Amino acid sequence: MSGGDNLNIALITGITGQDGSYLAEFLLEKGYRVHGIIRRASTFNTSRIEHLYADKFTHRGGKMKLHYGDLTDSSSLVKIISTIKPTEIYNLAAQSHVKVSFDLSEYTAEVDAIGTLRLLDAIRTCGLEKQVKFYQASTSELYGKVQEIPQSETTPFYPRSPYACAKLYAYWTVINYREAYSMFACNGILFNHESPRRGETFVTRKITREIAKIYLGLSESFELGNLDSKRDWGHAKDYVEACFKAMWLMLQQQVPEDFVIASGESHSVREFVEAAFNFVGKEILWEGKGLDEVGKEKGSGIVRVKVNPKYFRPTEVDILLGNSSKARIQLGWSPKVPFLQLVENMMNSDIELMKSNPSA
Ligand code: NDP
Ligand code: GDR
Repeated sequence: MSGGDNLNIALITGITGQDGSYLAEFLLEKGYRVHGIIRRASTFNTSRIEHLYADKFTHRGGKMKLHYGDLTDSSSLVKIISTIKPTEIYNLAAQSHVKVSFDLSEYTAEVDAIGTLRLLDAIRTCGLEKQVKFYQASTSELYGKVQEIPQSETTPFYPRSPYACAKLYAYWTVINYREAYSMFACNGILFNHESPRRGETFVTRKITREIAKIYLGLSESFELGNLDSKRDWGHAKDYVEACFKAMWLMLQQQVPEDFVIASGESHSVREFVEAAFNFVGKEILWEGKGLDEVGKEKGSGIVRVKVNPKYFRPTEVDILLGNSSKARIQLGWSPKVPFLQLVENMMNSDIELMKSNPSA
């Protein structure tokens, strides 16, 4: 595959992640040639995209090609971009875990902030700034200590983690390059979106995996951190059929702009746990600091959910609720899967997973 024809050629960073895998599917269906950047790892890290290879065994043929690279390595970015000459670049790669960013603050800035700068500069180094359209995976974490509810494109930012600070740098760099060099560059400010492909250490997937184990008798309890934070959890199915379309649509507009993509519903972590236990017909038994108001069942001897402060963050984002009116009007995007259906879909998927592979 080369970039020398008139086809649409997409480069996706973070193609092995939840969103990258869905976006690759979406663009392949649209007839794009898709290139992805993957990192060298000591174990296989392509499980979310294996099904997209034309030949699963040789990894040859078809319209998708993977390249080794890293957002911390400018030379790899320049080499890949100059070789494939993409028409669209979707920058989804990131150290994306908020809690981990407190432990890996410098690395998170390297990848999420400077990595975005490296990618934009690599486009310029290759002389492609007038040809390439650029999508940046911005985040509702930018709102942090929220100044307004709900949050829209005009709500002021107040980042509350090294992850959010790094993403804030990337957000403004995208806007600066758009204004300074007339690049077609957009920020998609996406609120939390979840799916059966969600990383196992994010709270929703952790909950559905653990409750699936309890339901199947493989476990009796698990631990969580802050139960009171509220998130605008969308379903990634919306994001496959509509939101990934929204990312793509942002790059098909006449003028590059930034858009909020959100479900418009906000629920606490506690409500997510309750909905998931409800789905499998089990009562929740809570134990832990600050949980008296929930009512721990006495004398049962069984504790299903414990609160462990080790999962608390030094600074928390208390409530996120998005207003995506601009995307609804300009891009025709609207969410379709409500909260309870999201919980059911993830629970069903994890029950099937645990049945087929109890040690998963
Ligand atoms: P994931 O954590 O599932 O995927 C992150 C991807 O980035 C993986 O492919 C990972 O590779 C890759 N990556 C990490 N570090 C580097 C690096 N140094 N160089 C190259 N690639 C790297 O994230 P999601 O799919 O959930 O999110 C996609 C993007 O959207 C992220 O930027 C995230 O911050 C942002 N976002 C996500 C939201 C959500 O709710 N999911 C909401 C708002 C924004 P590997 O597989 O090797 O680890
Ligand atoms: P978030 O997602 O920080 O919103 O970032 P996460 O699922 O990690 O946390 C959501 C909320 O749940 C609370 N929480 C726990 N979180 C985790 N991970 N593990 C626990 O055991 C636990 N217990 C309670 C957290 O304190 C928090 O309030 C996600 C990522 O995808 C980012 O990359 C993205 O930018 C934002 O969503 C939008």
